[in-house]
Amino acid sequence: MKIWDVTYECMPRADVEQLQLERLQATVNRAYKNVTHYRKRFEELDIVPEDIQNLADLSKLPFTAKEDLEMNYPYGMFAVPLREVVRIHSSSGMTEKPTVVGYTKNDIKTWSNLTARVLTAAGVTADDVVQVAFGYGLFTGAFGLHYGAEAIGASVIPMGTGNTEKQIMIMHDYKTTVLVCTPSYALTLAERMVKMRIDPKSLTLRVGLFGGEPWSEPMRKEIEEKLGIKATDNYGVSEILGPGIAGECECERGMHIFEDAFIPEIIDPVSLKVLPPGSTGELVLTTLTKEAFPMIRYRTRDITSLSYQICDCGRTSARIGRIAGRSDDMLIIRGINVFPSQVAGILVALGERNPRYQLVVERKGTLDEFELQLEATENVFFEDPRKQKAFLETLGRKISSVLGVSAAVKLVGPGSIDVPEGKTFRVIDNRRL
Ligand code: DLL
Repeated sequence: MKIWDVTYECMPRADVEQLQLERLQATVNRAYKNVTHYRKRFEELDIVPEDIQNLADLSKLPFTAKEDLEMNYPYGMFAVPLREVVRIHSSSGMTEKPTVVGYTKNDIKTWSNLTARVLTAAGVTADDVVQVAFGYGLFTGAFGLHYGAEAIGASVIPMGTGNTEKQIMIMHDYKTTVLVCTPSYALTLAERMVKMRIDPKSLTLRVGLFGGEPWSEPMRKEIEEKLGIKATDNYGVSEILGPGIAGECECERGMHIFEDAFIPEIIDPVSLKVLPPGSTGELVLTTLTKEAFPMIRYRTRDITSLSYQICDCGRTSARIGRIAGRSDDMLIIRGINVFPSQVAGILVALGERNPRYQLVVERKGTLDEFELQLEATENVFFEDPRKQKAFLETLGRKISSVLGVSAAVKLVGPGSIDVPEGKTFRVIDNRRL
């Protein structure tokens, strides 16, 4: 089993902790000096960077939430002047204001090295032909893994998303050996191959790196069987970096998180207390090497656990377990982050005063289907069926432009949606991953 960076990936724990402390102190200093938001938060908590004397002092530092990024939109959280930023990305999905993240030249180098670790851990080498079927654009998935694959010396096919039949033709003709995409798209490809009468096992495909959305062990088995490959999991969040935070090795016992670049913590999302190793809770990440966009105790909202048991592959890092859900109500539909509460904003803008609605997500075959059921009120229940149809069409268009995914829109009877107390909407996620 190859390891991309033995020095950092196999470092004894005491050395990792020493390195983490030094890098944490440098990060905290830089954030305090260059990011007004952090300086203010430190002042509110009556702390200064010098208070960080050991790793346990991390708990003195404030959390950073997505709302902090929204309040400092677009460049308020950058720790370097814009002229030092060479790349800008965004998180997937569209909240009112998307999250803007920046990278310096060094950040891009670090990022490529980290995704090279993820790809190497999954077994990718210079001899591979890597087909990247993530979206090239503001989303971090494609560029992140693309640069890592190039750093390894693999031949990269920058396919992008969609165009499924062409993907398959290229996979066949260019002799792709590694597939990089969301797990649900891997299944879409497998099913389309059957329709095209192409036996997946006749292809040269051997490994898949899948991430960007939740999936499960049964889905892994299904992908492995249908495509005849080894399917590995990798995790990333754009606010922290994108892909390159953690990835599985061939032992498939959780995703190695690169602790020379990030400090992971698991907290109780309600009490915000740090939980002991092995507990399940919300993953909080602090960056240690990022120049343009350092993040201190960023609340990912992803529910998982950390294992510090040494893995057979030789890497000494902690591993995060499969993401088991989220502590907020964000949904990931076809790889896009969707916040159900945004639908309320759209309805209000269309003249609805107190919308009550329900979002139903199903997985039909390999595709996520998304339906908005809205309780009819006088405002939206027009006598004239043509007016009603026009309203529903406008609503559908707004949903796809604001949320980034399309939804079927349906009116239901008043009072028919059983919304939880204190909420105006309900989410029914029937996907069995
Ligand atoms: O999805 C970055 C990424 C791209 C990771 C490609 C891996 C591969 P965002 O758009 O900011 O960034 O979405 C981040 O996606 O908080 C998780 O909820 C979810 N997620 C990412 N990877 C996994 C995974 C990218 N392996 C959000 N399993 C995260 C489950 C995942 N959920």
